[in-house]
Amino acid sequence: MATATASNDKSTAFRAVGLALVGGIAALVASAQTGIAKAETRPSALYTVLVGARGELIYEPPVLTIRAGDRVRFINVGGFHNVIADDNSFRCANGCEGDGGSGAPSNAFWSFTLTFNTPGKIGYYCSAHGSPGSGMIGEIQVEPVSVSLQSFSVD
Ligand SMILES: [Cu+2]
Repeated sequence: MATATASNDKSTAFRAVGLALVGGIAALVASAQTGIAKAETRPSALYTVLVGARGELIYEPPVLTIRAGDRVRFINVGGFHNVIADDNSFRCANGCEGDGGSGAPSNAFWSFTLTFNTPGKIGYYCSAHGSPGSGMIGEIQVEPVSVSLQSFSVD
């Protein structure tokens, strides 16, 4: 984790209000009499995974590396498929279960978008053509977003 160090400034009154982790991107929030708060941020990127690409029982790309906070859009380009996390953290096809949709396999040309905020590897599979770790499977590798405090000053 990042370490923020305040330089010995002439001011005696400043209060760090909090260190908030929002959407995988850390934001340093500071308050001072004439406060300046700066933290590195980045826009989230949007990636695409084609479901049933080229008429095959595959996800394309099968392994996708992103950074925390990025979004992945799954698009069914043909076939009876769905997308289920090995750890059951999502079940999606025509939308996602628990979010107004259905994770049941479907031939419709559905698409949905997930945001991945937690670093780690998330395997997924199609319940019509696979199971966790075999058959029609894919993986999202979520890398952490490093936090670096670019500047900090207190008046
Ligand atoms: Cu399938």
